[in-house]
Amino acid sequence: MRKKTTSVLLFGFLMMLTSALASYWKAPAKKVVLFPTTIDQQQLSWKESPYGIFALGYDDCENDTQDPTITAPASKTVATNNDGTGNCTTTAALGSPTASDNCKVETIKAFVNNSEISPATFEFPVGTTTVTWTATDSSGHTASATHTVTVIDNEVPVITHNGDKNVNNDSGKCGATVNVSASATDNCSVGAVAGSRSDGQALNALYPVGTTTISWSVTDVNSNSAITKTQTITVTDNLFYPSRKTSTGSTGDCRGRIHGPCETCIAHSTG
Ligand SMILES: [Ca+2]
Ligand SMILES: [Ca+2]
Ligand SMILES: [Ca+2]
Repeated sequence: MRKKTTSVLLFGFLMMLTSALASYWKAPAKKVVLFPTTIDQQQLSWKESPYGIFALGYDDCENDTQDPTITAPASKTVATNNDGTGNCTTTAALGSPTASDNCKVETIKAFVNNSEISPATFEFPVGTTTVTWTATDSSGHTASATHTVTVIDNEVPVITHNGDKNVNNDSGKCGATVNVSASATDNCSVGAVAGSRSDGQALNALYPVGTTTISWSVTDVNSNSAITKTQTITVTDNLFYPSRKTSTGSTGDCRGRIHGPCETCIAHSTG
């Protein structure tokens, strides 16, 4: 009889103690965990009672009203060739945001222009892009933070011309008409290549006997200059002029001219 009475009193005392502790923490204890061994347990709040007893107090995650917190990684600056050459974009190592919540962070996602991205594979264009990181807790509350990714085009255009030329002078001329051309490629885009002749003449003007060089240059849309390419045009006088007396000549005509634009030509062909 005495043993039963003692048990009843002990049970009552434990109930009162449980009620007092629950009232102190304003939330009922749902279970007892001796040590927080799982991730879920570690995310719960541990509190100390006024009696020196360590115990587990629960936040009420069923009625969670608290938003998570999130901090974005530092902003990044990368180059177009970070993921290989030849295109106008690159992937970037974005780093990892840090997020926490009073209950549990369920997801952390990254967005660009309101569309979710895969951070490891997203191709960032040249310029500055804002990445928004959003953490969502187990109750659907969210928090966001942003950082930027700046991509610089570090790939210069490449010029190709139609090759050095070795030609004879045109019949009756002290030079030759030569078709020259050049183009350029770039990882982004590039305009027309400009050619500058060493004699200052237009590209389609007669190329005189001797050597003329053309310096080809171009700049891409991101102001990167190509390595200048030089094209060499060599014109050889292989015409024979039997008598300067019999020729009348005209501009660019070697026959019979001692002075003027064909003087070099005459000196060569007549000895
Ligand atoms: Ca929360
Ligand atoms: Ca690239
Ligand atoms: Ca480029």
